Amino acid sequence: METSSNGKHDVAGIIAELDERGYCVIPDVISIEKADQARTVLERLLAEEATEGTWRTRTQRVARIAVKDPIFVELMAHPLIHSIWKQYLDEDVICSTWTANTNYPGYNRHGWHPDFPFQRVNQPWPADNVSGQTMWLLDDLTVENGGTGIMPYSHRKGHRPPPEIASQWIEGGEILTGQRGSVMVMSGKTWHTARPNTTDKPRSVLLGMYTRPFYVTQEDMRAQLAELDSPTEVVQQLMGANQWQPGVVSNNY
Ligand SMILES: O=C(O)CCC(=O)C(=O)O
Repeated sequence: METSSNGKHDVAGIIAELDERGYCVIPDVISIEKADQARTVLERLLAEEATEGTWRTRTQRVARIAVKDPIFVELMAHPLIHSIWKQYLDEDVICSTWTANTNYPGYNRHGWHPDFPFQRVNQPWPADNVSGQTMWLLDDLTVENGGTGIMPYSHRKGHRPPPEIASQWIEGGEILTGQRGSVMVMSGKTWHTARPNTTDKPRSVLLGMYTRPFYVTQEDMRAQLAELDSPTEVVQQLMGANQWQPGVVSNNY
């Protein structure tokens, strides 16, 4: 059994559940204090970046978080998460996008979808593991505050949710609840949805998507890497320093 660097987590068991059910919730990846520290940084960014659209839609995305505070670089390269994606995808895994999502009181929509690139991949989808999503809970997630809806086994369906049912709750869906500091890992193919927040407090998660270096990433991670001072080798790898770049095929003979 392979365990994480702190010996607490069974990586093989996590991947077995991810493979079987399409997702796995991992409690206690970071302490509550660390999650609160990350949420405090995020709250500052949310306040700085809120627009009229934030209050109209009751939801806010913070992008390019790797260059906005070192705590986000640390979490992106967390040893447990890195080792999960190295095994599920491959050793050369890179980060495709790294953002925060906050749903405010009054957010009231469903929108079932797979993640990048499966909104666009021809159907039926290929069987191999192309991408994986990581959701960091910065608030305790509950049924009431909009814990994410997830459809177990949907990564095996080979297609997107039909549009006629994508904006309502789908029978068989499960609700992600858990304490802040937990992480949910999910296949990029797994159907999931944000859910209504019926409480009087916002709830925030971080979303880190990982993929292989020969796929196009969702965000320009290399541009963010160029803005970092002294990134570690792991951070350089994850942010695309070794990513395949299109070139000119030459006549070698
Ligand atoms: O915040 C959530 O609960 C889900 C967000 C989500 O599904 C997404 O941004 O793709």
